[in-house]
Amino acid sequence: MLRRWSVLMVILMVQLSLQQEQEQEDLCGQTFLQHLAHIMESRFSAMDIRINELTSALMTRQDVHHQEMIQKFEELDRKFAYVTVGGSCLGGVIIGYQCLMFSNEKLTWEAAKEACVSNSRRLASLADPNAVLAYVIEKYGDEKFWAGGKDIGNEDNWEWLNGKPFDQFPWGDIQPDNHGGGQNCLVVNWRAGFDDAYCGDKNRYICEFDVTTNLDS
Ligand SMILES: [Ca+2]
Ligand SMILES: [Ca+2]
Repeated sequence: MLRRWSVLMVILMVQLSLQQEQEQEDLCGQTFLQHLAHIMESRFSAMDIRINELTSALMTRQDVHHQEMIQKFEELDRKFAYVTVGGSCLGGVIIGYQCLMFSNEKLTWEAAKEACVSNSRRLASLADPNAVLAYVIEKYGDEKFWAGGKDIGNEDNWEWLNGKPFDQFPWGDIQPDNHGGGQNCLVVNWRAGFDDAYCGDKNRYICEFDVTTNLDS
């Protein structure tokens, strides 16, 4: 009888020992899984940050590319318009894919703007200012011309009549200086450069030919 109890005790002790080992293994397994989850979480977090950085860089690049494409299309659009009218520019001069007309009369800037419009043209928003300046100097010497740039009512925020901003505009030395607190209109060829001048001055002016309007009329 005593022998049987001894055997039962031994079996019981072995079972308890095995159960403790199993519990320890389970505990180790849980710790390992928690550690693994933590590593995975930090890796995914780093990947999220990197993906956001790459997405942001890609969108910036697309914006720049988009702007360049728009400029190219605008140039092609103007070029195609002149092909449509046989490249003649109908008596004007093609500079920077624009058909420009240079007046003989002298008017204030506002009167010049109205004069251009009444002839189905616009006071010119210059696509290639440097090329226009070179042309004026070569053909007209020191004669000045109004163009369609202004900062009227919005000092030092220059824009063209077609709504485009002045982007890296090649102003002449120390210009625009808003001399006397009231120079708000763009003049071409003041001392062989671009200047902000008094809008009430009278100068010759440059009209931009509106090909579409002319073809439609
Ligand atoms: Ca001004
Ligand atoms: Ca000035």
